[in-house]
Amino acid sequence: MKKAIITGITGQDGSYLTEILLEKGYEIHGIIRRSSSFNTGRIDHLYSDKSILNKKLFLHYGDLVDTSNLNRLLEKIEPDEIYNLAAQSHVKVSFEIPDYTAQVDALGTLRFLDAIREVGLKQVKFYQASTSELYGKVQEIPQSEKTPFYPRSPYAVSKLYGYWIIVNYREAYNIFACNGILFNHESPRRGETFVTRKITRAVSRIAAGLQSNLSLGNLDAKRDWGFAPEYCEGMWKILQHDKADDFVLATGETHTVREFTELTFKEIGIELDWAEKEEKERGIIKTINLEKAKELIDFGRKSSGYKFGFSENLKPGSTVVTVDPNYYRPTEVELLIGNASKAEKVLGWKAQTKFEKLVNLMIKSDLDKVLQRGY
Ligand code: NAP
Ligand code: G4F
Repeated sequence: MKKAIITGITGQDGSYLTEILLEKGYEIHGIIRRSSSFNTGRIDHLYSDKSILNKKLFLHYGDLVDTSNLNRLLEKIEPDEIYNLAAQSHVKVSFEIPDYTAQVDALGTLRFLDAIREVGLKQVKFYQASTSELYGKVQEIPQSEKTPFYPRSPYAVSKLYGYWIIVNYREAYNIFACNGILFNHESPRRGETFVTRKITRAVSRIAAGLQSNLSLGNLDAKRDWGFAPEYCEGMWKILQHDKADDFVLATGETHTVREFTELTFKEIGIELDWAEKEEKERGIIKTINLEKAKELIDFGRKSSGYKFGFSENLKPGSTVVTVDPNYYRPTEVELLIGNASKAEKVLGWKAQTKFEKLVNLMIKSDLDKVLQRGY
């Protein structure tokens, strides 16, 4: 039985990767942070399973800023593989807490690599959660492993350090260390302050009459959005390759935040119109397809026991999206679109879930939650 350490196990990717590796027969050691309230929501279904907890899944307190803790865990566990997913992962927040972001995302990676040297784990394989944010002000379209980097936030600059320290330790000490340069990947488990989940959650709440407006920043930023579980399978594939290397994982399609918003509303039968420009721009209900809304509710009542229906206050002409400059970033990444042909050729990895399907599965999941619980 292979043993894997996963940092960031309580996050979106950590939770999916845990499920994938358990399925493959791994023993998992997850590192969690002490928190004043519960932070294990995404892995509770595994954690509460008595056949898994402390048999195949072990949780340890730890933090990427605590070197002695990382050394102790490595000595005790002696893992075959390490997936370093822990990070202060919010780009906008990194402008507010740049020092902490660097401590975790840059130096945290170094601490782990150095602990591997210190403990003398010669055979261990190390996956680093690198990011398309490294391309920032893009120097080439689409972006591949060969595209020069131009980071545009304290988060991206910290991850750039993480990227290069992986390459350096691979070359200097022959450590099997790999960067997965992953483009945005989303899911129903995505954190609620990232734009996709913020949109699908807000549109569900607007439909139910629990909120009247969705407030967004830059509507014209473009992202290459894929489905998180497929990217976590890709992380595993990267470590199974016979040579340590760096890989881009992406769908090869790009869409604006505006398109994501329009499509999410469309999924619940609302067509949007846009009025005014820039900070005054507003998304207004153009038409409502009452038949579609009724179908959704009837289906939800039968399949998921919806207790709530659609709000009666949704009318053509109502403003449901506004722009709030507080969500703008001091420096923005305007366009990301990845070229994952190396991963397809070498690893046999290809993104399967495209934009429309992703929006559909995320809005369905949030509608289910909101209309069942009423919040
Ligand atoms: P996420 O949902 O924000 O999860 C981050 C995880 O890191 C959480 O488990 C968090 O713990 C943990 N963490 C934060 N600071 C820590 C620290 N100081 N010590 C130990 N653990 C800490 O992020 P994600 O979307 O799953 O992304 C996983 C990784 O991939 C991150 O490194 C991210 O930067 C990178 N990445 C993500 C994407 C994407 O589109 N999702 C794309 C490229 C790269 P708590 O639960 O206690 O907060
Ligand atoms: O959803 P976002 O916050 O994700 P962002 O900045 O692309 O970062 C995510 O993907 C990276 C991979 O490229 C990861 F490395 C990183 O850890 C994280 O997972 O924002 C996406 C876009 C941005 O251009 C932002 O300006 O959406 C724009 N946006 C517009 N309104 C908004 C909002 N972003 C957020 N979070 N909230 C808004 O209201």
